[in-house]
Amino acid sequence: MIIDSAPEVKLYTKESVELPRIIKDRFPRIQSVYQPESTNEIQQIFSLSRKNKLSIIPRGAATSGMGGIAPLRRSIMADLTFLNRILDFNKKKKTINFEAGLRWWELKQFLKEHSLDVYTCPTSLFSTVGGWLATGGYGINSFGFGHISNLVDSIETVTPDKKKQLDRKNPEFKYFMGTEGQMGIISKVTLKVRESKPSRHYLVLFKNTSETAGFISELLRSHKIHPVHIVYYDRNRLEHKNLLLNGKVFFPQMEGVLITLEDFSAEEDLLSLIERKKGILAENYLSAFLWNERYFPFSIKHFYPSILGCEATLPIKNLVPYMRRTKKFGEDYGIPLSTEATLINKNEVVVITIFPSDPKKLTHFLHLFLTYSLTHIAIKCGGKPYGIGIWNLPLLKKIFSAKDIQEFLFFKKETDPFNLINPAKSFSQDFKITSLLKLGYFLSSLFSNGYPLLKPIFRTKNHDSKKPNNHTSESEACANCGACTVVCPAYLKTRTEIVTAKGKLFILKQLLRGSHVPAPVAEKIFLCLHCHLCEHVCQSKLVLTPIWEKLESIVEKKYGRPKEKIENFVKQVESDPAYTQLFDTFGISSNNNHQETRNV
Ligand SMILES: Cc1cc2nc3c(=O)[nH]c(=O)nc-3n(C[C@H](O)[C@H](O)[C@@H](O)COP(=O)(O)OP(=O)(O)OC[C@H]3O[C@@H](n4cnc5c(N)ncnc54)[C@H](O)[C@@H]3O)c2cc1C
Ligand code: SF4
Ligand code: SF4
Repeated sequence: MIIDSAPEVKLYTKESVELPRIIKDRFPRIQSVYQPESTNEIQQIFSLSRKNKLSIIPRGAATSGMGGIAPLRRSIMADLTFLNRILDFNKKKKTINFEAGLRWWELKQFLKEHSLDVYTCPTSLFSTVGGWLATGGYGINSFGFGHISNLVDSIETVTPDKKKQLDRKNPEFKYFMGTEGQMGIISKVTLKVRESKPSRHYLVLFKNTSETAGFISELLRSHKIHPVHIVYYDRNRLEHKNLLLNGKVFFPQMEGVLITLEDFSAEEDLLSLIERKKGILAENYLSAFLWNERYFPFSIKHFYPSILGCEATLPIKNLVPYMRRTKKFGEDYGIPLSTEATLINKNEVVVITIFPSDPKKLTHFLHLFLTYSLTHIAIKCGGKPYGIGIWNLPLLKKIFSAKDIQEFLFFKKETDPFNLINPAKSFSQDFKITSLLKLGYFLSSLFSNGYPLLKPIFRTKNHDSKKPNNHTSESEACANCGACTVVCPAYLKTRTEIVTAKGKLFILKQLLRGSHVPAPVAEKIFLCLHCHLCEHVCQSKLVLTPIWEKLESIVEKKYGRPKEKIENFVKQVESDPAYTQLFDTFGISSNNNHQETRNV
């Protein structure tokens, strides 16, 4: 299918964390979105792009953010999420071969039926496997099982001229890991999987970061305790969880470490270590809550118009200085920073430090650059940015060694001589954009020491304890995480994201702003079953169905209500077995007949 209406194409370029408009507005428009379903179709898209002198932007679920899928040249987009078939499954060998647009959620659902599971996955469960291989690769259980690339047996890649099968030992394999789709498209993956295992979670609370770090370092020295997942939360991050629990204090004003064990034989050792280090073991329901929240890292978006932040890999030994410096930075500028750090091995953590900001205020622009100041602090603490996108282009040399960059450039020239795939990004930079960003980074780094005199300019409110209570704030509270896409029966039928919750909130925002949305596009918002499935997975925990009613009445006033079309659509979707299956996945009955309950 090809999507080419302007608002729909614009929706496909929306990311979970958007670039500043001053940069985004300079980008050319993506012409259309293609949805290849096979390697051959990818190759056809390459021929088309070469013929029409257009670049190609590979897109998974668009969760990577900060310009990961932004076009720097006239481009077409390849939405890879329909390249998602499971091709071969060897239960005995515990390997599975599938197309790379498969989402982690879909893969886990399939494996669950065979009592199997993945070793690791990102907290963005609805992102694609190919997208994660092309970006970060560290997430849940990385402490226990390492980077995702170590768990891949082989990949199939498609470049403008060739299709190649690369096993992990092939020297070319590394060119496709973490290089954000610039070398070619990962079309198939063979992944090692494992038996599903029960796990237990322990939240240990401490008064300050030094005590927490002391506990973590002893935990890491233990030869008996083998956690699979360890996450550190600072005070403010735990306070966010209290907000989600309706503002009632459940998590005390302390810092915490969540430890996940699958090997329970060392439970006693862990408990005695906690006692020795004077940690407080939190009630089970608090650790269970945090574990269940792992797939909703941005749920705090519910309370803020926008969340900004920086993500970096740090040596564990520098977590304490990093926390000390960021705390001072936050205090100096009046910004409530909160930090979560996931251990990825015995030496390193991935830290994510976030703060609220309001895009409607002028300070938002300044806040965007403070994220660079935070990255600068991480670099000063021996860290490096996690992910490139376009935002981190000025920091490329901090992410890759000069030798790696040379090698990547050479490979890119060889495999993509016309610079068709994700052009002008890290290995073939756009001079103007990079210079602008370099200047931004340089100036922002000057602010990383913190200047309390500037507090009145930068200050931001900690939280608005009111939940979004009108439709403007609901449309802004969407984190654009795309989790609602694959669970939406209307999307599975129409294959355009405009009908999903993310798409409809986008349309609502456009209409509330007074932007023109053409009738054929606006009408698509009626293709909805009011089935609530989007609410079950919503990152921002939005109550969506009342918004659909409001949106429908706005569009009805403008363009009328296509009653017959709605009735036929609902009938068609409900008669599809895939529809009932979706409900089964969530353990909910699909008995409520939406044909009747839907207000046509
Ligand atoms: C709620 C949330 C939680 C997150 N948690 C984590 C986490 O735990 N760990 C982590 O590392 N990241 C995390 N991220 C970031 C993001 O999810 C990851 O970078 C990754 O999973 C992106 O996958 P995607 O399918 O969304 O790819 P996209 O964002 O669509 O694309 C990312 C980049 O890869 C390229 N690309 C996409 N698919 C392919 C392909 N098949 N072949 C070649 N190139 C391709 C694109 O051109 C783009 O440059 C999170 C994001 C959100 C919103
Ligand atoms: S209510 Fe159902 S059909 Fe409508 S957007 Fe949500 S998931 Fe899709
Ligand atoms: S509606 Fe909710 S699930 Fe969908 S993109 Fe927005 S925040 Fe994510």
